[in-house]
Amino acid sequence: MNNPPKLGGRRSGGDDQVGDLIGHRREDPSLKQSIELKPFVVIGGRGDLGAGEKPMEIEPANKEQEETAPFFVIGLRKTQLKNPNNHISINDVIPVVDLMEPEEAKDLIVKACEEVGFFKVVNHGVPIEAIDKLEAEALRFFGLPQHEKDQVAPANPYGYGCKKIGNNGDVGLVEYLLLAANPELMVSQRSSIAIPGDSQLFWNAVSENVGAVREMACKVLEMIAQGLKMEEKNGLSKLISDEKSDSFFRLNHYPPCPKLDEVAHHRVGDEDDERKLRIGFGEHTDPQLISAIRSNDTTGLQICLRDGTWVSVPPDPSSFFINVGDVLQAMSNGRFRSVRHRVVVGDSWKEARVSMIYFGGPPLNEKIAPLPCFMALGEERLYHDFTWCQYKNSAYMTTLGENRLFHFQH
Ligand SMILES: O=C(O)CCC(=O)C(=O)O
Repeated sequence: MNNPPKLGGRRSGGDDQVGDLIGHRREDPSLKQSIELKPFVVIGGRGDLGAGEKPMEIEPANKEQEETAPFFVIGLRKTQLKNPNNHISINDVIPVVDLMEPEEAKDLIVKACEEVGFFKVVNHGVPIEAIDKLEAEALRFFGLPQHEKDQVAPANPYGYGCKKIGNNGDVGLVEYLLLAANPELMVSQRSSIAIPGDSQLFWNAVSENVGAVREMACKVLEMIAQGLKMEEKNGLSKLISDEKSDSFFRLNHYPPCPKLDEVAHHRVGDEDDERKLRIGFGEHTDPQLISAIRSNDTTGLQICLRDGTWVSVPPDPSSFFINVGDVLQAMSNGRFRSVRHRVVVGDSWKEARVSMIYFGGPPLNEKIAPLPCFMALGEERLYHDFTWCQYKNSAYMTTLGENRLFHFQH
């Protein structure tokens, strides 16, 4: 190591800078309580680009460095600071919830919704065979020649989209199928979205997954209700189990991008430019109550912590990741956090990232207002009441990264 060690701080390029994706500012008291924080210095490598990246090498900061180090490693215990591969795990920052342990899960979920707005769910009950079947169908579809995919109904809102996300100029290195996930529309879309080949196989795999993931999402919402001691256990889950629930299902495909590989290796520009070039899905919050993401074993998903630090989410094909959405943030009067997230295409991916996401939304005419269990005596409301339909109308006029609750703020 020729260069002197650098203190933790926001990365600005170069191989021996700190990764802004694993650090955390000192001054977040809520996280300090639950996660062990350690000051660190980076002595080599990167930390934000996922599988295949040069492993980041770190060392605990010494006494003198501790004073000035602006970032702390999250959840790293002393014994983990240097594992045999010098590889940092950020698993500790992402709460893991075992749905087979409901007593423990309900409190853990509430805490995760408050602190991070994001958590991983294991023992979720969605059959792995159903997931595998749908992943195979998704790969079959995305592997079709472009002209065949272009024949499928354009995503307006339901159908196939390539690179263009929404109608307001957002683009990403992604192609996708956006599908309805409420029982009525799920039947009618079979005829309006013409999937080439054995479409029956495709639609059956979608139905099976949507049904099972919705059930899991309901369970999570019921646990939240129990954790909050709400009167009705189904006070939240009924919004997405309703026949008229306006829920979506999305299959995303992010092909590896060899051209960008070159860009990354030459690294002439600044780090931010490089990341912009590799945006698969730009940063945003999800609009609905909650979303459940499952991906194959390819990295790319990143979430933003409360202090603005981005962290990479290690993929886990056997689990689901749950995001709190804007509706739940509004219903909790801001106590739950609608998490900003994005997908960055890796510069050394061996295979495409394939993700499937269930977005659990309420019926269109549902009035969104803070639930009494979230309101302390005399607490001021952060948002006006709005219907889900009003939110959607307003959101359709915004770009992906905008704060779409802004229009409803008091
Ligand atoms: O592909 C992913 O993992 C996440 C994509 C996403 O955030 C979305 O489709 O809204």
